[in-house]
Amino acid sequence: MTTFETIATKVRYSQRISPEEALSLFESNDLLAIGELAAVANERKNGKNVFFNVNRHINPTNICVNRCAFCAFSRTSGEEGAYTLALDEICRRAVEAEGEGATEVHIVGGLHPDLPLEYYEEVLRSIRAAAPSLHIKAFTAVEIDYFSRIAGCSIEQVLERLMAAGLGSMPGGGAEILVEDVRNKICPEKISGQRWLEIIRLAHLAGLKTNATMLYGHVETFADRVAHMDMLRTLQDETGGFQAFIPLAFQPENSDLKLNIKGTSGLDDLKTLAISRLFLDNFDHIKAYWVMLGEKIAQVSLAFGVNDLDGTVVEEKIGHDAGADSPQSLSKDGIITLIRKAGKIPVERDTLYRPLRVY
Ligand code: V47
Ligand code: SF4
Repeated sequence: MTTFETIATKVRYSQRISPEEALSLFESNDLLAIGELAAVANERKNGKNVFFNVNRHINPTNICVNRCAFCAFSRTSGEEGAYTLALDEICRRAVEAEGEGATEVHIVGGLHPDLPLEYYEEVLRSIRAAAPSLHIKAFTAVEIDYFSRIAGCSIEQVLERLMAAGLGSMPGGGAEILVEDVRNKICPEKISGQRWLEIIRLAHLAGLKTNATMLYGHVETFADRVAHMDMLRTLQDETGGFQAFIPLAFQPENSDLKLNIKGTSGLDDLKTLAISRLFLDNFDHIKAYWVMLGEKIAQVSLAFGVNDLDGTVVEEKIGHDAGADSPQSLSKDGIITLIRKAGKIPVERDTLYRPLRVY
């Protein structure tokens, strides 16, 4: 049997594929065969349903002490374009989102040198008071680690305080590539991959669901992508706290990594999504984040193992500051049409993947 036939047999019998087998898929250009297999694995879990949610992103500040080389969103305090939203403005956006049918706000920002942990508690409390029906998905593991350092308390205490103030779950950002020598090149100031995993483990133990992302298409190798997914698969075996895996296609404009790196290819995007579906057998949801992929690749990915298109987003800054040419937001009708035209069933979900309405 060829390696691919061995992998196909394993997938059809619901057996786990090895890191070496995942690497052989990355090295293959037989996109359609990989995609077909990923579609089988996906349909077994999710049938023809494709999830989306109605949400809004709010980035309270772009001021960040880390200044990762791939990030075009962040600014140093005092630099042109640096901003911090007033609490009132954050609440206004949340109330507006709730009024427009959103069920979730997604809140992440830079690591601000001066704002205390109390500020973030206040953000959560104010949103909960102003827009009580919204689920607040907020703060990456990188931010949680930073809060614990500025407040001088443990990760457990930070999580407890934020949950008491209204934190409902955590997004999957900050994972980048968890392999240390890649991190040293693209985000040397950021917490280590091991620390990211440790904080996520503590969040899962505290009862929070999280996602996991992977920033790909820069200096990493295929082996680094597999190593990254392997660390996530191992943690998921232990905690079961991950909801979705979200590969983020690197957007190269305006970042310090721009000069020698082009954006990802459609083939790489689809292959990465499909292989993640095959390798991460303990993740229910593989999300195509249309902001970084563009609507067309996101739509095609629904035939390559993907079962989630994220949400309406409304005002996206991180990818667009880095040159993403997707729209800033998609309407609910736009997402529904996109899913229907791919021959799938649109299912609006809440943040915890409870179906709200089937279209
Ligand atoms: O952590 C930064 C990435 C992430 C660039 O959990 C970039 O539901 C591409 O994590 N090109 C934030 N990516 C976004 C994120 C996310 C988005 C949507 C849904 C969820 C979820 C999470 O964006 C950062 C970083 O990895 N990022 N700069 C760039 N130039
Ligand atoms: Fe700061 Fe996050 Fe941008 Fe890195 S990716 S510079 S931590 S905002």
